[in-house]
Amino acid sequence: MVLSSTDKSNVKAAWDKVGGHVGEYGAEALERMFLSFPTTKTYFPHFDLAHGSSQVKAHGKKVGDALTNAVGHIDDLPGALSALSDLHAYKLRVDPVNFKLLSHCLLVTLASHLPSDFTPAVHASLDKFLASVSTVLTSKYR
Ligand code: HNI
Repeated sequence: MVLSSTDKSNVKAAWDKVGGHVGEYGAEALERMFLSFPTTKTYFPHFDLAHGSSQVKAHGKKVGDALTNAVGHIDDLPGALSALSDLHAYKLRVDPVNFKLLSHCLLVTLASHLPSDFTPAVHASLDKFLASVSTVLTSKYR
């Protein structure tokens, strides 16, 4: 998965629009994932997953901030995400299929909040970016 220069500028522009909502959107994406794909809840048995949960809000901020960091290092995703990659592969052991589910929910969240920015081209670039992030986070499993 190679991001073109257009993809990179589309992703950066979209992320600029997210601005200070990154934690809120991260939490919304998680809530969408837990509701639409209930098996994903098995990784969070220690969380209160009810709507409005402060744990989900805090975790949404962590995920959102990690994505902001990835956007900022879009030319070196393996370097920027190295520690998170170790965590997800060796400690959390999240099945890679779940990354597609969270990525989908992140896209839906962005589309619903930024409808006029979410053109088909921007959609495609964000999809490639999230797939690249997911590849890095699941690259140490084997
Ligand atoms: Ni993920 C912890 C980022 C996908 C399950 N995850 C984190 C942390 C970040 C993070 C940041 C906090 C690390 C820390 O505390 O040092 N996760 C990301 C990103 C993606 C992702 C950027 C993909 C875009 N994680 C997933 C998926 C699952 C998942 C798909 C499972 C469905 N992550 C977890 C779990 C934790 C976690 C579980 C630990 C939560 C806790 O606090 O106990």
